[in-house]
Amino acid sequence: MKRVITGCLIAIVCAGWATTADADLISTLNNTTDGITIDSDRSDWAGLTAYPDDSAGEPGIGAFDVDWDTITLANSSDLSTFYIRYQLNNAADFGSFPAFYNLFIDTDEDRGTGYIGGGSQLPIGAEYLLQGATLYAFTGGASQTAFSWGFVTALTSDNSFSSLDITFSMAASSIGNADTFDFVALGDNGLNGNTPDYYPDDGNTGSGGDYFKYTAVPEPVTAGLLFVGEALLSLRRRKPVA
Ligand SMILES: [Ca+2]
Ligand SMILES: [Ca+2]
Ligand SMILES: [Ca+2]
Ligand SMILES: [Ca+2]
Repeated sequence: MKRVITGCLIAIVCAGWATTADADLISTLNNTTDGITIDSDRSDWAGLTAYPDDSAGEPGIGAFDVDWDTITLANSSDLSTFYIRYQLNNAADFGSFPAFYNLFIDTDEDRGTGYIGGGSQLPIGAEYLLQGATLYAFTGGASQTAFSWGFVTALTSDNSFSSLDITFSMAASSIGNADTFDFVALGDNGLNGNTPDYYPDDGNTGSGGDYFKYTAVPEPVTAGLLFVGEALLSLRRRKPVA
């Protein structure tokens, strides 16, 4: 049985997603932060929530293959920038072999548009592909199995930890200012003749497969509720005593 997990802090905001979401949606997360700089210091990522661990039960991964551990996504509070972090158990050389690192991004949350994999194996239809540190847009039109992409931009990235911990920043405008998108990551170890690592694991079983969702929000939800709480307290304080 597939699980639906939400990373949301406030049940009243997110309960609808959990109950109405596609059964194949594994996890919806949000991290809002203005504190990230893409550099060798990872302390600015502390406290952000990663997608579920993908380190266990990965057969057929070779010494020079990609084995995803977790991916973490975040957005700036003005929604202008996304931040992406790959953490890996095992890695291909990111600089020399970027084609091992593929993040398929479905910005209209519709499998009926965008790339669904050469064998229709993806559960999403990707409008964008982040391969290595280069962002591409799907150009295959109605041929959803055509691996056809146009260059969009090269992302700012940091690979200070031997391909085991890689961070990126990405302008929201480069993916059409989408604030919610579905995604699947593919470690394309087939390039070494080995087993690909899909994240989530069932990201290669077609329309019934599993995927993740990210939803950007301008401010942490708790900050808004704290503000409302303070306002109510303020009103109470002002209420004249009879
Ligand atoms: Ca940093
Ligand atoms: Ca893995
Ligand atoms: Ca799509
Ligand atoms: Ca996997």
